Amino acid sequence: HARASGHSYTKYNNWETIEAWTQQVAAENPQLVSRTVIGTTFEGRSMHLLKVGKSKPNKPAIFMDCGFHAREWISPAFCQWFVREAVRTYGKEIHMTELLNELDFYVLPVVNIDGYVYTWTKNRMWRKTRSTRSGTSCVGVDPNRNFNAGWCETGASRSPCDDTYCGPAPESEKETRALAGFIRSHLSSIKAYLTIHSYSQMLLYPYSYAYKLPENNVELNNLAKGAVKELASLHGTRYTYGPGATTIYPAAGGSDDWAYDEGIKYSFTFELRDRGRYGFMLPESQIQATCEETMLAIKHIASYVRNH
Ligand code: ING
Ligand code: ZN
Repeated sequence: HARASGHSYTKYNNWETIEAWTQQVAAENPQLVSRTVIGTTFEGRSMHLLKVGKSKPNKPAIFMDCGFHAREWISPAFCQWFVREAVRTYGKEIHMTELLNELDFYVLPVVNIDGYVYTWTKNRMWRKTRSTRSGTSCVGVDPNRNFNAGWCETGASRSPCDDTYCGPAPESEKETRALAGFIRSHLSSIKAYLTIHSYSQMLLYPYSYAYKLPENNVELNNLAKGAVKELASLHGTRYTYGPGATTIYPAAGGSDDWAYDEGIKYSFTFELRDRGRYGFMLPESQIQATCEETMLAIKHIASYVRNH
């Protein structure tokens, strides 16, 4: 198998390498993977979306994105790992084969591409997008405060210089608008929304924008409990889980709350390893173990969604 030049699933890959990889993984697996562009970033980069699944009419789908926040490098690494495991184990492992026969996965490997590039070239700890606007010399909006869900009401800042700046309006960012636009136009098929962040080892579900519970909170709690139990079964990694506002902190404008209020009843935010020892600088030596354990949780949720 040819590989995108320099690409490795057990290393952090730069955007150029990830972009080449999206092309290659689609070209090498035409029966399972297709690639489209859902928009362009502020700096003009293409947002490639991979659709992973066996072709069949009227399939339900799960949408999963990585790389909302630029510095959370383990997140894009996981989306790449997921796609690799899908194509590697389809037709070999019954669980994955059944999942891909019955479901499509839309995988957006990096949402905030401009920010990700910036963390490779200028500032490893950058979080936001790289958009500029008149009236301020500060750059970027927090993409996970930029969705139309209690927008900017709590846990977000109206100051453009802050790391949690909610932006001048919901979906002000080309990246969040492209993501939201794609989901809105595929609402009839998308049954679950999964967004991968780091760090803290948590599995969160709505709501984060208010202290209220989703109508199916008992179901979401049980599903989260099962997923973190699966995750822990591999290496003993402990996750906490629950509604965002009480489990991590109140924060408005997040994509999981928005997707939920659009009618996607299985909506989760993953906060991958670790709990702060390395934080955003999780060593490459932990990529494999982190991705392997996370696969178990994702497959658990996907199986549940497939059967409901
Ligand atoms: N954590 C998330 C953040 O955007 C979060 C937590 C999840 C907030 C869901 C709102 C909704 O702050 C990280 N690490 O980015
Ligand atoms: Zn994040």
